[in-house]
Amino acid sequence: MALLSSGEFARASGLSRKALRVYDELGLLAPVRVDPYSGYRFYAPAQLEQARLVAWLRRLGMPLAAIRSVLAKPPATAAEEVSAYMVRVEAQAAARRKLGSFLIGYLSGRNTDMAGSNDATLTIRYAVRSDIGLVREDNEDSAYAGGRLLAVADGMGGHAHGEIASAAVIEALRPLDVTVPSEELLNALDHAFRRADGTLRDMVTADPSLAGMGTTLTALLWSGSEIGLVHIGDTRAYLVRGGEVFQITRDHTLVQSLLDEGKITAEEVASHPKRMLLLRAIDGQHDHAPDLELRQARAGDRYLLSSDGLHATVPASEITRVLLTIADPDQAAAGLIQLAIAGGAPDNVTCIVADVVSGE
Ligand SMILES: [Mn+2]
Repeated sequence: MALLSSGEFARASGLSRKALRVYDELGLLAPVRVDPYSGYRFYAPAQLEQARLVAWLRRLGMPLAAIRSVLAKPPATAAEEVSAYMVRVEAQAAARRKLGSFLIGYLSGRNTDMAGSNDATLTIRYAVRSDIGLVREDNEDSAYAGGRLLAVADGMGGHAHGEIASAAVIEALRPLDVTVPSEELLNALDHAFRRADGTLRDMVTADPSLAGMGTTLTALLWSGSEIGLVHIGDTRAYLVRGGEVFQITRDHTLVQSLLDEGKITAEEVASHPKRMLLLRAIDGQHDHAPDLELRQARAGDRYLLSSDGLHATVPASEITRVLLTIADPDQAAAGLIQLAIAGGAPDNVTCIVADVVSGE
């Protein structure tokens, strides 16, 4: 059968000569003969079907490597590959739809669950309590508790500035209390953290008397059965599971690192002259990175987020006792605050208690 020139082949296949050249370069469809003198390219009529298939697969958005693989297969196997590709495309579209829905909610401040989240099998019952304590004149702790986001921040920086810092950071996190796709939990927390840091930087630039203010932050963000944790400073998160209490954050304090290095003992922490010194915080100045972690939630889990006004005053055994024995989250949070007050409450104290339950 006579070979077709590239012009004839282009007309017959409905593809441009340029496209044919590109397909050749990409190894998708090579001419059967290239004239060694003129460089003219010739195709066999039998290649028409393959050329049309390449064009279709390109229109489907299939990557080149996948097209090459489909072309090399007999039709039945090729059909299976196209089908597998479509499954991937639809999964990607669903993931994008969820991400888009989250971004719309995050930017607009409204929860627009367009994706119809069907993984809301776990929800939380939560309570938040905060107290100024018996010594301080201001409460520099800030907290937020919503259906998907829990956050505690302990501000510092002298005369009411700590309050401004902790409130600003909580405000920067608040838009996250929407449906966040689980695969975006840590990105979303990292983004909000950077935004919070930028907010403090802008505030200090606008009003230099605020310089030196900063805040800790410990927050949990839920998506279905997954939880993102962001943490910086000495506010804490605890997990109660299976009748045991685990501290799931590490304090970013000098005494914690001295303890880790074996230079002081656990008993010496409470009386160490620099026990308040933080190694990391959000202050808009130092670009300190937070700890970010993805965790699995289980029905029956309980979480406590608290400021250091709790653990610096109330012994761990007492915190454990309350968490294990008081079933109602609000009563448990109130019980913890009462223990801090009974201990003299030299600092502000804030507690969020959240129980993970199944169903809506
Ligand atoms: Mn404190």
